[in-house]
Amino acid sequence: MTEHFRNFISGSWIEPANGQYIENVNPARTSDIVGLFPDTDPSELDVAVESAQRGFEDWSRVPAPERGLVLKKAGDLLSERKEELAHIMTREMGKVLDETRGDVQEAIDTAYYAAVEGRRLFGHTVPSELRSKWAMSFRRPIGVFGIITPFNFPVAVPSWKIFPALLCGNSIIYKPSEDTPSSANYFVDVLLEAGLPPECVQLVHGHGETIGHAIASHPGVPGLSFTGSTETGRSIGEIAGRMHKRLSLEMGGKNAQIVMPDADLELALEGVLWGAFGTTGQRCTATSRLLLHREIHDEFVERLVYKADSLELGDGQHAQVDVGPLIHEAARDKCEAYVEIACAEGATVKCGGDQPTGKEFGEGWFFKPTVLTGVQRDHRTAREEIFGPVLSVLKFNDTDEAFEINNEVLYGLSSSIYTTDVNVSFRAIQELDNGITYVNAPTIGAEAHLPFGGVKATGNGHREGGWEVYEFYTETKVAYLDYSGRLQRAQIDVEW
Ligand code: UN1
Repeated sequence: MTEHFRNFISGSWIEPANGQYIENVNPARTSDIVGLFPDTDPSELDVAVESAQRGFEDWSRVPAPERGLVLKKAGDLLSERKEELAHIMTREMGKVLDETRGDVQEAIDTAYYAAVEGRRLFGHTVPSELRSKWAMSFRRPIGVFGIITPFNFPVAVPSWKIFPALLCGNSIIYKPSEDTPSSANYFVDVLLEAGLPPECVQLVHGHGETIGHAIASHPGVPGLSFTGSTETGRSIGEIAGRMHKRLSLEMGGKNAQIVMPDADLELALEGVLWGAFGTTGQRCTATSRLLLHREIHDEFVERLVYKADSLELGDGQHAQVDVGPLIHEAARDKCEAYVEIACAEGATVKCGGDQPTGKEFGEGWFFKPTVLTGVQRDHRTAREEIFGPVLSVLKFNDTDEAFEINNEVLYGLSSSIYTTDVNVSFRAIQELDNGITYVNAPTIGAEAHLPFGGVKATGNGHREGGWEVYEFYTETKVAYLDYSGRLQRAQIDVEW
């Protein structure tokens, strides 16, 4: 009997009022049904928002260092249960266990950072231009935040949003991806066990077009944080703009790794294999373009193809597997479609390009690690996000051209350059038009205590992670205290 999971609304685990559920399956073996999760009707949202508003009233008054203790405890619980949670995640979304362990670790790092931030949340104290007057800024929580997250980092990405939001004194309505609801239930349980007052978190499962849209447009939700496709982000942005909501968007990428002729080629090779095929290419930071200097192009491609071909494909729960399945059929179809597009545009499939054959792959959404060569700058595979294990290789003649190619796409999340030339490294840091540039490291692997985000169509100017995210989840307020005992007029009674 398949288990029916519930929403967490108004402090209890409840069934969806409409009795509708979405099936959650293991993408490596679709006959393995993880469970049935609510397909929540938007009419249930009012109750959740009212509860979150009550949660906010109390929680926002708890001193921030005390709020931090709850997050410290959440970090401790995640550490204790890392293995269990990693297995749940791999089963429902497919990436290999080492990576789901890393996913939990990213959440642990974020929890501990947030816990300590409860003792900081710095404002500024500055001199007043008038005598006997004090001037300062400080940060206040905002209210209920809608948190809408993707499948590819089922715990890490929600933690980037939820921990800082809570630390700052907000409450949350959390709508996880319908492909990874089990990890979300586990995560909310951890928060509750850590001592979060129950009304501070509302978990509503369902589809983006229904409940996700309802959260984005609810007048009782003044802030939103979304990670996902640029298309969805744009439509949330339109709603947020109309309704004057605070909004953080993390969206698509078309990240490039550049390899210069002076690079350590073995290191660059390891980097691109991890960047392009780790998480089955399903990261917004994934390496989707490989830019090779013409002098090393042919040799590098040959070595890359040999290595890519030998990556072990399979169920991420098995230790020897390097690359798991894609999240669902549509994701695999998209890879197939892009390989067809690439061929029609004149590129060559050097390896992969199709589904693996064999009984062990029959029930999963597998696609072979794929290397396309001869990709030109105007090809669709050089410009559009694929979100799968499909790598486009482009050849360049000099540094200027490599940088131009890197910068000419719509997106701007991460970039990477392999070189031993210090001058080229610093030029890359300055000139590559991305939120993150790596030197001698792949395009994936951002650390939780630094700001994370991208430029152009990747984001809307905010950053997650590190110290900057605490600005997003708070509103700055300024206070002046005049203890002169008389009316002092700023700009007018200045005595110089
Ligand atoms: C994402 O793909 O949405 O830098 C996040 C990285 C990870 C986070 C990726 N730490 O690849």
